[in-house]
Amino acid sequence: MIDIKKIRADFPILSQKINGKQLVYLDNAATNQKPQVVIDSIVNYYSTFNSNIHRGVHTLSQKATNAYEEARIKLQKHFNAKKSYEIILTAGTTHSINIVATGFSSLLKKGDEIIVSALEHHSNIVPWQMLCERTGAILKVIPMNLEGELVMSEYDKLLSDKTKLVFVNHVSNALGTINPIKKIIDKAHNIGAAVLIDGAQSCPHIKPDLQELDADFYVASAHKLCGPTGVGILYGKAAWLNKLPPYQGGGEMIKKVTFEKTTYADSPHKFEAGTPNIAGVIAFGVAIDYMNAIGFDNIASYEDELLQYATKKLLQIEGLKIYGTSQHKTAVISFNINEIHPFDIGTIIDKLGIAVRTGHHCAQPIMDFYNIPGTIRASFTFYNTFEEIDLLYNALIKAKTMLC
Ligand code: 7TS
Repeated sequence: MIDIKKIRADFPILSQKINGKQLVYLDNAATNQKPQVVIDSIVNYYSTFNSNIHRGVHTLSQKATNAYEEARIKLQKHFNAKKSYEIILTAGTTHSINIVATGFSSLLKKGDEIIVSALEHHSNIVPWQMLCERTGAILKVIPMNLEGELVMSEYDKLLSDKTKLVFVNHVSNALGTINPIKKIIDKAHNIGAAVLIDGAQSCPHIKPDLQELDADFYVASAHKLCGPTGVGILYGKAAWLNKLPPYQGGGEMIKKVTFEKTTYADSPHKFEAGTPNIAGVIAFGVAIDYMNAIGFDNIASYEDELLQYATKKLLQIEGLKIYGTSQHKTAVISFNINEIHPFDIGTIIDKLGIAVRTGHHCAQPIMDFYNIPGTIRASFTFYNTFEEIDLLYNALIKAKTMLC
């Protein structure tokens, strides 16, 4: 059960007023808010044990190193990776994807094929296009249907012995569709292709079991999980991490350096050159503990109630059309009202204290598919309330009256 009053009290930002109105934060798919324990963790690190890691014998450095490595183990347990060295700490999902996409430059040849889905965020499209430019590999796309779901029969047709890598998000950021990733992974493995799952949008709602899923790579950002920005994970199966070359050269990623030859450290350090976001990683561990204490099953079922209520309520507005109507969705509603530009509605409802995202949501191919410039996206999470959905409804009615 979700104790909404208690939970909201954990998030200092939620009690403020925006433009003189109570803040209604419905842009959780972009980044969610941080509970006080996460904020305290960052303050505590800089106030009491700020120090560089993996390199000092002094007490503070050892304390920082232990806290950083404890966070890695929390993440390993949370995502159920087999080994802690399969969890690489990165600057976020985009960084993680680029580590893999750049690494595959030396593993692909001309004519090899990479499959992505029509539902991807730009950060899951552009790095693969860049990889194709470097290697001569070819990008293929699993198409989507009007409900915003992947057409799995077309995926079957794309798979061949040329397919080397399949890349798909678990949940679409623009529409909220939950993709059938287990099926996608198993089919790719049947023909010997590796699979990278982008968990950026699913990780706040669905706790994945990486060993059971059998994904080769999995990426996610802390800031979608109540953690800080600029931190994330790249999970890779040990065998893949051994095969992939390092992404950046620098300190802490080597075994031995001479001017003639350098040998690299093993994973995870091979992919963690330079001083990382130490405070951020430690706070990520605290955020994971916070969310697990609420419980991902509780979070998912409460958010589903919010989604059902909001869908029913918003559809009462004449001229409102929802994009993304799959039965398998997280609590995201992407919509337009008549021909009104999403930006105009977003601006008016902001004046009423309501934060939503408007535009193409870094998923222009989805907008092109529907032949629209963008949508208004309301994305809900476990600290949102049914009253906030009513406030959104009232604000949309007001905006529509002003703009029609
Ligand atoms: N993949 C998906 C599915 C995403 O939703 C996002 C960010 C990213 C990758 C990139 O994550 P980052 O942490 O590296 O930036 N999505 C959004 C969004 O929907 N609105 O703002 C950011």
